[in-house]
Amino acid sequence: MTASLFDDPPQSVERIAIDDGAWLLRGWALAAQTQWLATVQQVLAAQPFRRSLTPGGRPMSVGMSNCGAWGWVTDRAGYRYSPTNPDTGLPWPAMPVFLRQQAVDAALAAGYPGYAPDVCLINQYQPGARMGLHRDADEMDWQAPIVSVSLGLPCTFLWGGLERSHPVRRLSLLHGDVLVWGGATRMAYHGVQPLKDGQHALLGAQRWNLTFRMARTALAGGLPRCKSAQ
Ligand code: MD3
Ligand code: FE
Repeated sequence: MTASLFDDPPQSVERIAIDDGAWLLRGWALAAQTQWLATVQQVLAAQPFRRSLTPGGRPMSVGMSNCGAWGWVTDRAGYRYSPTNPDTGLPWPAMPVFLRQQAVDAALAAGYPGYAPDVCLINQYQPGARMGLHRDADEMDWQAPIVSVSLGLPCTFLWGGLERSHPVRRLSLLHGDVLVWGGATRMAYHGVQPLKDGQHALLGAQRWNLTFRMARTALAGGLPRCKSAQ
């Protein structure tokens, strides 16, 4: 049942290098889409989407849930990883084994062994929801990739450079697409354009994005990809 570490992904999945260390696994989550949706629904039953405030006090247009030992939260106190839901003081639901294993497999398919995510942030976009250009820099180990999974309505993903002023490219992300961001691109600026109206056959008028992160866990063996010569 467990695939060998160096098995190739299924033939039907296109593996596209989109930048230095960043891979698009087009449609990678489609094969098990029913299990993806059922498992996310399970997490959402335990931890529904929350509509948080930015540190500046503005409501985010994106709804957010988390599972795993840590969760990404924002409120007037700032952006941070928290072991508990700040509204209830309760821990986040555990990360389902299926989600964790899929993230580990996707990281491996992109050339990143030893992935050990301790956070799965689940973002909900309804029509009009967007995410401004930002970097994900609250994690402990910037060598560890971020694995992102898109479900439901398509979006236009904005992907810039290592400086906010660098030119921004546009990429359509579709239901089932998986992106693995590692290497130099791990710290790239990125965002999501306002979601267009639409109906997805399985999710209706919404897009879900899951991001797996190593927030408070470091890759075993130090810095295998970037400092191997030391
Ligand atoms: C590129 N989410 O939650 S996922 C986020 O679609 C976030 O909900 C977007 O950005 C979404 O922080 C984009 C793709 C993604 C995630 C993390 C990255 C791209 C990234 C980190 C570095 C570079
Ligand atoms: Fe991000």
